[in-house]
Amino acid sequence: MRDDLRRAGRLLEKASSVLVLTGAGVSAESGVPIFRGSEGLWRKHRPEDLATPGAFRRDPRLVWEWYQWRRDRVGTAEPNAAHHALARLVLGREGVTLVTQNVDGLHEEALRRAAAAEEAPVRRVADTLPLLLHGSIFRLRCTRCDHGETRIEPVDTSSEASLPRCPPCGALLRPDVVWFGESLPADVVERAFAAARAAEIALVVGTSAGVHPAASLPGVTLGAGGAVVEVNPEETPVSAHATVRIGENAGEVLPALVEAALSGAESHD
Ligand code: BV8
Ligand code: ZN
Repeated sequence: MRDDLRRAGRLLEKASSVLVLTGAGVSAESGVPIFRGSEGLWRKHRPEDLATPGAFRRDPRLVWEWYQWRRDRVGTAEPNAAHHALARLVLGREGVTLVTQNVDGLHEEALRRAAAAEEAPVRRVADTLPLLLHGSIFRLRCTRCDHGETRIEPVDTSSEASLPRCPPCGALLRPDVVWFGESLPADVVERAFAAARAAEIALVVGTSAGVHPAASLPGVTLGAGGAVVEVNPEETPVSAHATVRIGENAGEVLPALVEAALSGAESHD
Protein backbone atom coordinates (compact mmCIF):
# COMPACT_ATOMS: atom_id res chain seq x y z
CA MET A 1 0.00 0.00 0.00
CA ARG A 2 1.21 3.49 -0.80
CA ASP A 3 2.98 5.21 2.07
CA ASP A 4 0.53 8.16 2.36
CA LEU A 5 -2.47 5.81 2.42
CA ARG A 6 -0.77 3.58 4.99
CA ARG A 7 0.12 6.55 7.23
CA ALA A 8 -3.38 8.03 6.93
CA GLY A 9 -4.97 4.61 7.60
CA ARG A 10 -2.82 4.18 10.68
CA LEU A 11 -3.76 7.64 12.04
CA LEU A 12 -7.46 6.88 11.54
CA GLU A 13 -7.18 3.38 12.99
CA LYS A 14 -5.46 4.68 16.15
CA ALA A 15 -7.81 7.66 16.65
CA SER A 16 -10.57 7.01 19.18
CA SER A 17 -12.57 9.95 17.79
CA VAL A 18 -12.77 11.00 14.13
CA LEU A 19 -14.54 13.89 12.40
CA VAL A 20 -15.25 13.40 8.70
CA LEU A 21 -16.06 16.64 6.80
CA THR A 22 -17.18 16.29 3.18
CA GLY A 23 -17.98 18.71 0.37
CA ALA A 24 -19.19 18.51 -3.21
CA GLY A 25 -16.04 16.68 -4.33
CA VAL A 26 -17.21 13.47 -2.63
CA SER A 27 -20.22 13.44 -4.98
CA ALA A 28 -18.25 14.44 -8.10
CA GLU A 29 -17.73 10.81 -9.15
CA SER A 30 -21.50 10.32 -8.88
CA GLY A 31 -21.88 12.91 -11.64
CA VAL A 32 -23.16 15.65 -9.31
CA PRO A 33 -21.55 18.94 -10.45
CA ILE A 34 -19.27 20.64 -7.90
CA PHE A 35 -19.61 24.35 -7.11
CA ARG A 36 -16.22 25.71 -8.06
CA GLY A 37 -13.61 24.87 -10.64
CA SER A 38 -13.99 24.92 -14.43
CA GLU A 39 -17.17 22.86 -14.74
CA GLY A 40 -18.53 24.12 -11.37
CA LEU A 41 -22.14 25.11 -10.83
CA TRP A 42 -21.17 28.65 -9.96
CA ARG A 43 -19.48 29.11 -13.37
CA LYS A 44 -22.82 29.68 -15.07
CA HIS A 45 -24.36 31.45 -12.10
CA ARG A 46 -22.79 33.48 -9.30
CA PRO A 47 -23.64 32.42 -5.71
CA GLU A 48 -25.18 35.82 -4.96
CA ASP A 49 -27.47 35.34 -7.99
CA LEU A 50 -29.03 32.15 -6.76
CA ALA A 51 -28.15 30.80 -3.30
CA THR A 52 -29.32 33.81 -1.27
CA PRO A 53 -32.64 34.92 0.28
CA GLY A 54 -32.47 38.14 -1.77
CA ALA A 55 -32.23 36.20 -5.02
CA PHE A 56 -35.28 34.15 -4.01
CA ARG A 57 -37.27 37.26 -3.11
CA ARG A 58 -36.31 38.92 -6.43
CA ASP A 59 -36.85 35.92 -8.70
CA PRO A 60 -38.16 32.77 -6.98
CA ARG A 61 -38.82 31.11 -10.33
CA LEU A 62 -35.15 31.41 -11.44
CA VAL A 63 -33.88 30.10 -8.09
CA TRP A 64 -36.37 27.21 -8.19
CA GLU A 65 -35.35 26.45 -11.79
CA TRP A 66 -31.71 26.13 -10.72
CA TYR A 67 -32.64 23.92 -7.75
CA GLN A 68 -34.96 21.74 -9.80
CA TRP A 69 -32.11 21.28 -12.36
CA ARG A 70 -29.91 20.13 -9.48
CA ARG A 71 -32.67 17.93 -8.00
CA ASP A 72 -32.98 16.25 -11.42
CA ARG A 73 -29.19 15.65 -11.55
CA VAL A 74 -29.02 14.38 -7.98
CA GLY A 75 -32.19 12.32 -8.35
CA THR A 76 -30.51 10.07 -10.92
CA ALA A 77 -27.13 9.99 -9.10
CA GLU A 78 -25.91 6.90 -7.27
CA PRO A 79 -23.64 6.97 -4.22
CA ASN A 80 -20.07 6.29 -5.41
CA ALA A 81 -17.24 4.27 -3.84
CA ALA A 82 -16.37 7.23 -1.60
CA HIS A 83 -19.87 7.39 -0.10
CA HIS A 84 -19.89 3.61 0.40
CA ALA A 85 -16.44 3.63 2.04
CA LEU A 86 -17.43 6.43 4.43
CA ALA A 87 -20.64 4.55 5.28
CA ARG A 88 -18.55 1.48 6.18
CA LEU A 89 -16.27 3.66 8.32
CA VAL A 90 -19.14 5.26 10.21
CA LEU A 91 -21.06 2.01 10.69
CA GLY A 92 -17.98 -0.13 11.28
CA ARG A 93 -16.63 1.44 14.46
CA GLU A 94 -17.49 3.83 17.28
CA GLY A 95 -16.36 7.42 17.48
CA VAL A 96 -16.81 8.60 13.87
CA THR A 97 -19.00 11.66 13.18
CA LEU A 98 -19.84 12.39 9.54
CA VAL A 99 -20.51 16.08 8.79
CA THR A 100 -21.40 17.16 5.27
CA GLN A 101 -21.89 20.43 3.41
CA ASN A 102 -23.68 18.54 0.67
CA VAL A 103 -27.44 18.68 0.23
CA ASP A 104 -27.66 15.70 -2.18
CA GLY A 105 -28.59 12.92 0.27
CA LEU A 106 -25.98 10.51 -1.14
CA HIS A 107 -24.30 9.85 2.22
CA GLU A 108 -27.68 8.90 3.71
CA GLU A 109 -28.41 6.57 0.79
CA ALA A 110 -25.01 4.87 1.14
CA LEU A 111 -25.56 4.44 4.90
CA ARG A 112 -29.01 2.90 4.37
CA ARG A 113 -27.60 0.42 1.82
CA ALA A 114 -24.56 -0.43 4.00
CA ALA A 115 -26.76 -1.07 7.05
CA ALA A 116 -29.10 -3.28 5.00
CA ALA A 117 -26.13 -5.27 3.69
CA GLU A 118 -24.33 -5.60 7.04
CA GLU A 119 -25.32 -8.59 9.13
CA ALA A 120 -24.51 -6.81 12.36
CA PRO A 121 -23.23 -3.27 11.89
CA VAL A 122 -21.41 -2.01 14.96
CA ARG A 123 -23.73 1.01 15.07
CA ARG A 124 -27.36 1.70 14.21
CA VAL A 125 -27.96 3.86 11.14
CA ALA A 126 -29.96 6.31 13.25
CA ASP A 127 -26.83 7.05 15.29
CA THR A 128 -24.68 7.52 12.22
CA LEU A 129 -26.74 9.73 9.91
CA PRO A 130 -24.59 12.64 8.75
CA LEU A 131 -24.88 16.10 10.25
CA LEU A 132 -26.32 18.18 7.41
CA LEU A 133 -24.76 21.63 7.80
CA HIS A 134 -26.58 23.10 4.81
CA GLY A 135 -29.84 21.14 4.71
CA SER A 136 -31.28 18.91 2.00
CA ILE A 137 -32.25 19.60 -1.60
CA PHE A 138 -35.20 17.20 -1.28
CA ARG A 139 -36.66 19.04 1.70
CA LEU A 140 -38.93 22.07 1.17
CA ARG A 141 -39.93 24.57 3.82
CA CYS A 142 -42.47 27.39 3.99
CA THR A 143 -41.33 31.01 3.63
CA ARG A 144 -43.90 32.03 6.24
CA CYS A 145 -44.92 29.30 8.71
CA ASP A 146 -42.95 26.37 10.11
CA HIS A 147 -44.31 23.81 7.63
CA GLY A 148 -41.61 21.55 6.19
CA GLU A 149 -41.81 18.46 3.99
CA THR A 150 -39.75 16.03 1.93
CA ARG A 151 -40.73 16.28 -1.75
CA ILE A 152 -38.91 14.10 -4.29
CA GLU A 153 -41.19 14.64 -7.28
CA PRO A 154 -40.19 17.49 -9.62
CA VAL A 155 -41.29 21.05 -8.83
CA ASP A 156 -43.03 22.84 -11.74
CA THR A 157 -40.90 25.93 -12.37
CA SER A 158 -42.64 26.96 -15.63
CA SER A 159 -44.16 30.08 -14.03
CA GLU A 160 -44.30 31.85 -10.70
CA ALA A 161 -47.90 30.65 -10.33
CA SER A 162 -46.79 27.01 -10.69
CA LEU A 163 -44.17 27.21 -7.89
CA PRO A 164 -44.92 25.05 -4.81
CA ARG A 165 -47.14 26.58 -2.14
CA CYS A 166 -47.51 25.72 1.54
CA PRO A 167 -50.52 23.42 2.09
CA PRO A 168 -51.44 24.96 5.49
CA CYS A 169 -50.85 28.68 4.76
CA GLY A 170 -50.50 29.16 1.00
CA ALA A 171 -47.13 30.98 1.09
CA LEU A 172 -44.32 30.03 -1.32
CA LEU A 173 -42.26 26.96 -0.41
CA ARG A 174 -38.45 27.20 -0.77
CA PRO A 175 -35.64 24.62 -0.85
CA ASP A 176 -34.80 23.72 2.78
CA VAL A 177 -31.11 24.53 2.35
CA VAL A 178 -28.91 27.17 4.01
CA TRP A 179 -28.23 30.10 1.67
CA PHE A 180 -25.39 32.62 1.92
CA GLY A 181 -26.09 35.08 4.71
CA GLU A 182 -28.38 32.59 6.48
CA SER A 183 -27.39 30.94 9.71
CA LEU A 184 -26.95 27.19 9.91
CA PRO A 185 -29.24 25.08 12.14
CA ALA A 186 -27.94 25.83 15.66
CA ASP A 187 -28.15 22.26 16.97
CA VAL A 188 -26.28 20.88 13.93
CA VAL A 189 -23.53 23.50 14.27
CA GLU A 190 -23.25 22.77 17.98
CA ARG A 191 -22.83 19.01 17.39
CA ALA A 192 -20.41 19.51 14.50
CA PHE A 193 -18.13 21.83 16.48
CA ALA A 194 -18.25 19.51 19.51
CA ALA A 195 -17.22 16.60 17.27
CA ALA A 196 -14.40 18.72 15.77
CA ARG A 197 -13.13 19.64 19.24
CA ALA A 198 -13.18 16.00 20.38
CA ALA A 199 -11.64 14.59 17.19
CA GLU A 200 -8.08 13.31 17.15
CA ILE A 201 -8.31 13.21 13.35
CA ALA A 202 -10.35 15.37 10.96
CA LEU A 203 -10.68 13.57 7.62
CA VAL A 204 -11.49 16.36 5.12
CA VAL A 205 -12.75 15.07 1.79
CA GLY A 206 -13.71 16.94 -1.38
CA THR A 207 -14.17 20.48 -0.17
CA SER A 208 -12.56 23.72 -1.33
CA ALA A 209 -12.77 24.74 2.35
CA GLY A 210 -13.80 28.30 1.53
CA VAL A 211 -17.32 28.54 2.97
CA HIS A 212 -17.76 29.23 6.68
CA PRO A 213 -18.53 28.17 9.29
CA ALA A 214 -18.11 24.65 7.76
CA ALA A 215 -14.56 25.45 6.67
CA SER A 216 -13.61 26.34 10.24
CA LEU A 217 -14.14 22.77 11.50
CA PRO A 218 -10.69 21.34 10.58
CA GLY A 219 -9.07 24.32 12.32
CA VAL A 220 -11.07 23.52 15.48
CA THR A 221 -9.66 19.98 15.47
CA LEU A 222 -6.12 21.33 14.96
CA GLY A 223 -6.64 23.93 17.69
CA ALA A 224 -7.68 21.16 20.09
CA GLY A 225 -4.48 19.24 19.35
CA GLY A 226 -5.84 16.93 16.65
CA ALA A 227 -4.48 16.32 13.16
CA VAL A 228 -5.91 16.62 9.64
CA VAL A 229 -5.96 14.14 6.77
CA GLU A 230 -7.10 15.70 3.47
CA VAL A 231 -8.33 13.87 0.36
CA ASN A 232 -8.59 16.26 -2.59
CA PRO A 233 -6.90 16.30 -6.02
CA GLU A 234 -6.38 20.05 -5.56
CA GLU A 235 -4.73 22.13 -2.84
CA THR A 236 -7.05 24.01 -0.47
CA PRO A 237 -6.57 26.31 2.57
CA VAL A 238 -6.56 23.11 4.66
CA SER A 239 -3.70 21.47 2.72
CA ALA A 240 -0.86 23.31 4.48
CA HIS A 241 -2.16 22.06 7.85
CA ALA A 242 -2.69 18.44 6.83
CA THR A 243 -0.45 15.82 8.46
CA VAL A 244 -1.22 13.61 5.46
CA ARG A 245 -2.53 14.95 2.15
CA ILE A 246 -3.78 12.48 -0.47
CA GLY A 247 -4.00 14.33 -3.80
CA GLU A 248 -6.39 11.86 -5.45
CA ASN A 249 -10.09 11.37 -6.18
CA ALA A 250 -12.06 10.24 -3.13
CA GLY A 251 -13.71 7.34 -5.00
CA GLU A 252 -10.30 5.94 -5.84
CA VAL A 253 -8.58 6.11 -2.46
CA LEU A 254 -11.25 6.01 0.26
CA PRO A 255 -12.00 2.26 -0.05
CA ALA A 256 -8.34 1.39 0.73
CA LEU A 257 -8.07 4.13 3.36
CA VAL A 258 -11.19 2.92 5.18
CA GLU A 259 -10.02 -0.69 4.90
CA ALA A 260 -6.81 0.31 6.69
CA ALA A 261 -8.69 2.41 9.24
CA LEU A 262 -10.99 -0.52 10.14
CA SER A 263 -8.24 -3.14 10.15
CA GLY A 264 -7.66 -2.61 13.86
CA ALA A 265 -11.33 -1.78 14.58
CA GLU A 266 -11.61 -4.53 17.18
CA SER A 267 -8.96 -2.70 19.22
CA HIS A 268 -11.55 0.05 19.87
CA ASP A 269 -14.07 -2.24 21.52
C1 BV8 B 1 -23.32 32.48 7.60
C2 BV8 B 1 -26.15 25.08 0.39
C3 BV8 B 1 -23.93 34.34 8.86
C4 BV8 B 1 -27.01 25.58 -0.69
C5 BV8 B 1 -24.13 26.42 0.53
C6 BV8 B 1 -15.79 35.97 5.23
C7 BV8 B 1 -15.29 35.07 6.16
C8 BV8 B 1 -16.08 34.08 6.72
C9 BV8 B 1 -17.42 33.95 6.32
C10 BV8 B 1 -17.89 34.83 5.36
C11 BV8 B 1 -17.12 35.83 4.83
N1 BV8 B 1 -17.87 36.52 3.94
C12 BV8 B 1 -19.12 35.98 3.91
C13 BV8 B 1 -19.15 34.98 4.78
C14 BV8 B 1 -20.27 34.14 5.07
C15 BV8 B 1 -20.47 33.06 4.03
C16 BV8 B 1 -19.20 32.52 3.43
O1 BV8 B 1 -18.53 31.68 4.03
N2 BV8 B 1 -18.88 33.02 2.23
C17 BV8 B 1 -17.68 32.55 1.55
C18 BV8 B 1 -17.94 32.53 0.05
C19 BV8 B 1 -16.53 33.48 1.94
N3 BV8 B 1 -21.11 31.99 4.76
C20 BV8 B 1 -22.44 32.04 4.91
O2 BV8 B 1 -23.17 32.89 4.45
C21 BV8 B 1 -23.02 30.95 5.81
N4 BV8 B 1 -23.83 31.58 6.77
O3 BV8 B 1 -22.15 32.74 7.71
O4 BV8 B 1 -24.29 33.10 8.28
C22 BV8 B 1 -24.83 34.46 9.98
C23 BV8 B 1 -24.34 34.21 11.27
C24 BV8 B 1 -25.20 34.36 12.30
C25 BV8 B 1 -26.53 34.70 12.06
C26 BV8 B 1 -27.01 34.93 10.77
C27 BV8 B 1 -26.16 34.79 9.72
C28 BV8 B 1 -23.88 30.00 4.99
C29 BV8 B 1 -23.04 29.30 3.96
C30 BV8 B 1 -23.84 28.17 3.34
C31 BV8 B 1 -24.07 28.46 1.88
N5 BV8 B 1 -24.73 27.31 1.29
N6 BV8 B 1 -24.75 25.33 0.06
C32 BV8 B 1 -26.85 24.79 -1.96
O5 BV8 B 1 -26.14 23.77 -1.98
O6 BV8 B 1 -27.47 25.22 -2.93
S1 BV8 B 1 -22.51 26.61 0.17
C33 BV8 B 1 -21.93 25.44 -0.95
O7 BV8 B 1 -20.61 25.80 -1.32
C34 BV8 B 1 -21.72 24.07 -0.37
O8 BV8 B 1 -22.73 23.67 0.50
C35 BV8 B 1 -20.39 24.13 0.31
O9 BV8 B 1 -20.52 24.46 1.67
C36 BV8 B 1 -19.75 25.32 -0.32
C37 BV8 B 1 -18.38 24.98 -0.82
O10 BV8 B 1 -18.52 24.01 -1.75
P1 BV8 B 1 -17.68 22.63 -1.66
O11 BV8 B 1 -18.56 21.62 -1.06
O12 BV8 B 1 -16.35 22.83 -1.01
O13 BV8 B 1 -17.54 22.40 -3.18
P2 BV8 B 1 -16.53 23.13 -4.17
O14 BV8 B 1 -17.03 22.94 -5.56
O15 BV8 B 1 -16.25 24.52 -3.68
O16 BV8 B 1 -15.19 22.28 -3.99
C38 BV8 B 1 -15.19 20.94 -4.41
C39 BV8 B 1 -13.83 20.40 -4.01
O17 BV8 B 1 -13.81 19.01 -4.33
C40 BV8 B 1 -12.70 21.05 -4.78
O18 BV8 B 1 -11.69 21.41 -3.86
C41 BV8 B 1 -12.22 19.94 -5.73
O19 BV8 B 1 -10.82 19.98 -5.91
C42 BV8 B 1 -12.60 18.71 -4.98
N7 BV8 B 1 -12.88 17.53 -5.80
C43 BV8 B 1 -13.38 17.49 -7.07
N8 BV8 B 1 -13.53 16.19 -7.44
C44 BV8 B 1 -13.12 15.42 -6.38
C45 BV8 B 1 -12.72 16.27 -5.34
N9 BV8 B 1 -12.26 15.81 -4.16
C46 BV8 B 1 -12.20 14.47 -3.99
N10 BV8 B 1 -12.58 13.59 -4.94
C47 BV8 B 1 -13.03 14.02 -6.16
N11 BV8 B 1 -13.41 13.15 -7.10
ZN1 ZN C 1 -46.84 27.94 5.46
